[in-house]
Amino acid sequence: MAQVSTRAIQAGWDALAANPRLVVAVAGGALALVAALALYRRLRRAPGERFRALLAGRESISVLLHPNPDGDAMAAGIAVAELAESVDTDAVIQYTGQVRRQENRAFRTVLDVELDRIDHVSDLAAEAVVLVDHNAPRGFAGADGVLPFAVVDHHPGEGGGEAYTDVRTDYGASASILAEYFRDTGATPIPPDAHETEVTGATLSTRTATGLLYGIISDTNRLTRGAAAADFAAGAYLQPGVDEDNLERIADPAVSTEALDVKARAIAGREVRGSFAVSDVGRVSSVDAIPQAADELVGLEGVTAVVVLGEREGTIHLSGRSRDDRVHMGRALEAAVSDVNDASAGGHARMGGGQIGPQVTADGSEDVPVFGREELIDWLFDAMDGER
Ligand SMILES: [Mn+2]
Repeated sequence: MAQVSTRAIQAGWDALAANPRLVVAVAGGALALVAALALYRRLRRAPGERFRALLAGRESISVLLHPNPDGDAMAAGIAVAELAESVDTDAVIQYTGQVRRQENRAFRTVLDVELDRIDHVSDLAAEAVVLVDHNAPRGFAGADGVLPFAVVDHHPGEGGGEAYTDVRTDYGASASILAEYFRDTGATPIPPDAHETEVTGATLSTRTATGLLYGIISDTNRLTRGAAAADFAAGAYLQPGVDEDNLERIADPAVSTEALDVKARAIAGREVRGSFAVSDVGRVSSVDAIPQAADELVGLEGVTAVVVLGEREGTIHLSGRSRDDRVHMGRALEAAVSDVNDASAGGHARMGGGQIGPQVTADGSEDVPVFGREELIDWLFDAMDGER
């Protein structure tokens, strides 16, 4: 056997030596095979890995947002910048127009996003331009002449990048694509209360995770419009890294201002009897502010059980908190409103809530309470005391 194969190899060499054209053909075939293998391996790599490897090959990039950037564009921008920095590539996030809407301004402030405004093609920070959340440069002088290095987007269009194009029109947000890139590279989202040093290997910062989740919820109207399964999956991946307080500050800037205001009113206006407190915060435009105020109040020194009440559109909303074993808050609230028309209340030992609808008098007119607020406050204190 060995002798046969040795002879066959010898015959092959003789044939090659006798025919230089055959040498070229064999070498060419081998080269084509190597190239095909390399291409196959490149295509087989996940998009996030390919994208990161491309970024690693550049010294610096300009991450260009569309004119008047929204939350999804800014989220994709900070995500590309974080990926770039993870491979020691400098990134500058650039935009044209203005950041106008209140939520978008809040996004920029809360997540401390550095944005560089440009007017002219010469303002671009790097030769390699990565377009996010749009696929053809626009909104500045000379935009037509810019051939982007890479494009990551979810809008329909003809635009693309020289080295890389990833446009997924079935996705609800560009942020979902970027979230997948981090997942592709095996990055672990860092919880908001953890230190980066506690997580080994590739990471996704809380700041970027929070931004990306905001990008997804804002572009899909809170996952109710045009959201694909991929957008939900991206949200689930990001969730452990999201800072919920910051997300709320971005998503509801006005409400969060009111929440602070209501907390302040709850503290300033509280009535304290023993270790219990009740506070009437008056009218509110968002009822979410009431439980938040109750959380704040029960944290005050010397206070073990609290009820905060506020009014919206004629309905009184109650929210109670107890860290006192003597007070089952759900039962206390239930007892407090047991004699009131159109009232419901209940809950657990430590937290409870309730509502009292507009009180209707005998002649049918609404908004005329058949009891006073002071009386209600007395009932609440009595109920916490176990006297109702
Ligand atoms: Mn978008």
